[in-house]
Amino acid sequence: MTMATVTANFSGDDISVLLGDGTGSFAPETRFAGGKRPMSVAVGDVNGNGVSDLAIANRDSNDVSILLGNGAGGFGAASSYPAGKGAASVVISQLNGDDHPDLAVGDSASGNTSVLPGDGTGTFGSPTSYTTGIEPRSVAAGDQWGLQNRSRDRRLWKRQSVSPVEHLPDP
Ligand SMILES: [Ca+2]
Ligand SMILES: [Ca+2]
Repeated sequence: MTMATVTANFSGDDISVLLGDGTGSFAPETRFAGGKRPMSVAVGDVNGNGVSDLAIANRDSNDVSILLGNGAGGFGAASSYPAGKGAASVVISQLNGDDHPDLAVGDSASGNTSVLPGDGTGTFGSPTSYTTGIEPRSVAAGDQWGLQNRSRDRRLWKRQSVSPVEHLPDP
């Protein structure tokens, strides 16, 4: 496994990726373009291919840039998805129980958190905004109600509703 660090460069409108050599040292940076005034970056596999991808919260373009990893330490061109005003922080997490990673974005200029549903291919839908506090600058996500279990239940129900013979095995 190759480790890497990723840094959002606020004044450069890009990010820096430093690939590790496995000994704690890192190669010189490679830069990838994001949106305007990137504030934070999250790492996760948004298209389910086992390769880490990046989500960047861009404060001045009010959006999130998604850069899909190519498996060789590089990333494809950024795709942008609207968030709220002043997108300052982003987290990649499972938020609606459909097994596809979603995004939560802290919108520092609007006092909202935006949730963008993922479809499992690296594409995200329109944001739903939830009121939070004044000028949110950091966002995190976790499983507070055992959503992993509920997700499994939901999956089982959906499969049974489509095809009665397609049961999940008993745990
Ligand atoms: Ca991926
Ligand atoms: Ca989801």
